[in-house]
Amino acid sequence: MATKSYKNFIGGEWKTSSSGETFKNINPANAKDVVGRFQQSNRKDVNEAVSAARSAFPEWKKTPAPKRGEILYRVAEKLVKHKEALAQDMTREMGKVIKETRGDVQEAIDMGYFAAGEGRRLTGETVPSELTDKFCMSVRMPVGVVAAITPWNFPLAIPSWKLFPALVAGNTVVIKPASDTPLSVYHFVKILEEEGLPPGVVNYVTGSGTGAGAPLLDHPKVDMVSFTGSTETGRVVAGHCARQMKPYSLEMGGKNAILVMEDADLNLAVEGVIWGAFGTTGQRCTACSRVIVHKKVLKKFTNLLVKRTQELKLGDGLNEKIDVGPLVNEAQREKVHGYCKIGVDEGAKLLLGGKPHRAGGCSNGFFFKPTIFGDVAPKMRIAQEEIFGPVLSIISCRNLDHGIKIVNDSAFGLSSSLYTQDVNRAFQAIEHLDTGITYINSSTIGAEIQLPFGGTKGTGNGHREAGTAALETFTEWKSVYIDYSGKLQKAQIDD
Ligand code: UN1
Repeated sequence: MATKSYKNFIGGEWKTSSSGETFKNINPANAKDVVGRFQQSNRKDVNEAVSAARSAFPEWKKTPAPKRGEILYRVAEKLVKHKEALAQDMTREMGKVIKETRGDVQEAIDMGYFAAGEGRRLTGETVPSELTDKFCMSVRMPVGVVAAITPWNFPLAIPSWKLFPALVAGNTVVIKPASDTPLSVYHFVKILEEEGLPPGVVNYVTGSGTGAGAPLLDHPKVDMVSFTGSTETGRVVAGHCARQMKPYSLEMGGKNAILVMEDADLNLAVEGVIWGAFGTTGQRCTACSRVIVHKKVLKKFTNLLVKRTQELKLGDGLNEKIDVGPLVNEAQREKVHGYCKIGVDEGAKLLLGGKPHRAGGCSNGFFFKPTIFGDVAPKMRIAQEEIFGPVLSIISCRNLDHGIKIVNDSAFGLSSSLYTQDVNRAFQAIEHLDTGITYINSSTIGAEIQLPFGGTKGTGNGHREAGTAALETFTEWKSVYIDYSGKLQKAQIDD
């Protein structure tokens, strides 16, 4: 069967790139399987997409927010209808197992319903004036044209975190998806079109970071940038936006940890650590890559963890029986393998894995064995740097305070977790763990969309996605003063 070619979506039309070139989207479970060909867009295509978004903005801004919400509600309904097909395509282009890609689509559905409801809220404040016969309120205004640059690990959920709130707030958007996963966003944009989003309100441009991403960041008619991806690229985004004095939100890396105290339910903790470390093949920004265990239970916990991890089945994520899919591409596999060699050189004890996995029909994919290191010191590179793969470091601690200190000794601050039966310790941890998300007796992954998502320190730049917090990113405040006294009243001036 001939490989299907997919086009850009600009100003309500499906178009090929003026470059005349395309790139391949590969199935990471089987590199011989080409999922599709996508446009290798350039500056000209990006300029066209931004112009289309600019032209569509005034009308979309004028459309009542509840009406905008109604379109988004219908989009969520359609995502429900096509959930299985979307999940199948997502596993094929990204690799994570089918249960998880269904979850990814579900997260987009949740976000769609949530944002649709916001169409009837978008709340501001009314506050009293210091003067008589004067009324004060704050209202939300859209920012304008939003550039969304999205990653491959949540091919639909993360684009939905950006598009749904941006759209309900009245912005228009140009989205450039990661080149490893353009198909999921293609489906999303197609549904937006089918459900009646006016032309130009969302534009979809595929291509490389340098070819399509950089011209989008640089474009003077883009009003804000919303980026999720690596810290390295986030720094580039920040540089571009800072030079142009334009707002930007960054969601980047994590080095998330689970603390296991001596009073914890160890079996429950083992399940949580495995889910956090090896779910999505470790390719979540919320993935658990450090487990910090009280020394009294270290041995028992380690044995249980290694035993259970050995039972995980690797393979093509489309097979329902598989637990762990491949890494997204060869470069990612090399990076993960490189970190395993670093761990060994640093003196950590390799307890499991540490190398690519090729057996059992996995030879054409980018599989990597679930890996566990013991005897890890908190300052080792494998305990400090984001690996973004199925590599877990076990670190020992003396008590809760010591454990919290180790968790916080990190350049990142996305997600953390504590397993204990002691409510006092739980609240102490909630107060002192320096991360944007903290779980008690649950893994580091699986944030729900009605709460703010994001982290402290190097994880972001102070913004949050999801929940009503997303509206802070995609709206500007306007403060409104209405003086109905019929005379000149002066605030702050003594009589
Ligand atoms: C990410 O890894 O970038 O909390 C997002 C979670 C998911 C989202 C992860 N709901 O793990």
